[in-house]
Amino acid sequence: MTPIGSRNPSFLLSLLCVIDVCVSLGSSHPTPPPLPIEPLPSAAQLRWQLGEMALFLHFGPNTFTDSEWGSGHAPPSVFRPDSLDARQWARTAAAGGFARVVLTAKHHDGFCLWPSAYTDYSVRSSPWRAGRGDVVAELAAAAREYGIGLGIYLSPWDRHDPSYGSTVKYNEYYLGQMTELLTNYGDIQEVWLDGAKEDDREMEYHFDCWFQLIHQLQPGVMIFSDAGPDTRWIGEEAGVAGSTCWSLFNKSSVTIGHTDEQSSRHGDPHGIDWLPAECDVSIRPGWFWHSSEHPKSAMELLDIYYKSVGRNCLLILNVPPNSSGLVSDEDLQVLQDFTALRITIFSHNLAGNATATASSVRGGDNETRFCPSNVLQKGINSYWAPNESESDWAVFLDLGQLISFNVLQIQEPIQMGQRIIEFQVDILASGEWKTIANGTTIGYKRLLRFPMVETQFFRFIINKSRASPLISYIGIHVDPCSTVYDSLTARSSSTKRFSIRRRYKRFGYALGSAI
Ligand code: FUL
Repeated sequence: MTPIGSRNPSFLLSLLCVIDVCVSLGSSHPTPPPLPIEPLPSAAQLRWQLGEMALFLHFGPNTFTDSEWGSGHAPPSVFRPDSLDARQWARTAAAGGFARVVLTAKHHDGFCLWPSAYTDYSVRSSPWRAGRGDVVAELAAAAREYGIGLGIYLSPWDRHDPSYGSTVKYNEYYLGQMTELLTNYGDIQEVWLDGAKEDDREMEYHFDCWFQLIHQLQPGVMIFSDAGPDTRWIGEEAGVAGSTCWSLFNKSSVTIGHTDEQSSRHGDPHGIDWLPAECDVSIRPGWFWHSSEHPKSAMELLDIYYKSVGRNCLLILNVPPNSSGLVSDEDLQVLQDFTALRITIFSHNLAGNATATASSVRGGDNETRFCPSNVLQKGINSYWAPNESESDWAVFLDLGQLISFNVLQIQEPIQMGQRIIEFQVDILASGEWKTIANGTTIGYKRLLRFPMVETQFFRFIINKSRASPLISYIGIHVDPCSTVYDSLTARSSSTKRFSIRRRYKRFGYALGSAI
């Protein structure tokens, strides 16, 4: 059968014009979306946040010498992974739902996992692939194959290179290496500037210059450091954000190396910069692989996920390849279980068939673009918006039948700014509304856990907001394991051994000021 209009396109065109005239005669113009409220995320920050999780890969001579902070004197001959398979790393990341991998191209020991032209202390001097290997290139190809992004960690602190300690020479050396990494391996999505340093040598890092060059070479890149410019450190290394967590921040109030743990954890509701936080944590006690250490359980990772991704942050989970050059089987197993848990809990929204109503709708009840049922559509592109003149804000869900649940997922369309300050969650039980959870800040994603409840009627009330609140998603879920979470909290900070104590000198001598 010939489709209408395919023989005579002008017929279809006139039909559309008639419909259009009818619509505009019969109704006023549609209400436009509300004004976004600043600060707003850049395109790179939005892409980064939508990724939710990245896989960190700490790998290098330390993997073979059983150390965390290499002295810079280990001979390149120690680097001899006999089965290195970057495809296995990328496959693991893709299967686990990680949007990208971030590799320690150079850790504090100064050893380069790519054949840098500026030093002999690299894979070129090692027995691996007879000195002709390039870990960064293999990972870049693998990441492309598996459809995930690539990030690099280039440690500012370099315990090997003789130029370290001479400001101009070392900044030139560092930028020369950065340029190699950002021009020879395709798209780089993240540059991780970790600044741990315990060194007596005076050294000033020219951060502004670095940031400009990195952005020139890779316009879509996200630069991580204590204080941005694109994403901020959460202030600790257990993978846990504050339960109030703003992507708003005042960059000018922070100097790299002098972060205030509280403001990093919580952000600043009055901040004028969009600077979302990244939560870094290792699956094992150390950042590098050690034969004596074992991974956390999938339940511990799930707890971390609730407290990072579920608190408006990105989770960067370190899974260090072992001395064979592979992600160990026990880590793979934990990651598979972690993925299975997330799928079990979040793949089905129990409110999917609910009937949604709201306190008011922007543009009136017939305005579908801002209607409350938008909150049942996945993602942040569509949203419910209240009438601007209203200050009572609530979304009601009739679930159609009694449903039991103990997890709630809420999202704001952050492309319009982060707005909600305080909220509460109520259910109708025995004819009365009862509050089952309340909290502060939502942002890109908020996950709330509470004891199992059963109800048919549910309401989400916004008590305080920077502007008219917008909600893009509400999900109701069951976590069959939630009762054990509280007892896990205390154990989730096992990486502190390698972190907090050393963080005090992050970017230490950056501005020439001794800590
Ligand atoms: C720390 C470093 O000292 C660790 O080795 C690791 O790289 C971690 C992510 O950051 O500051």
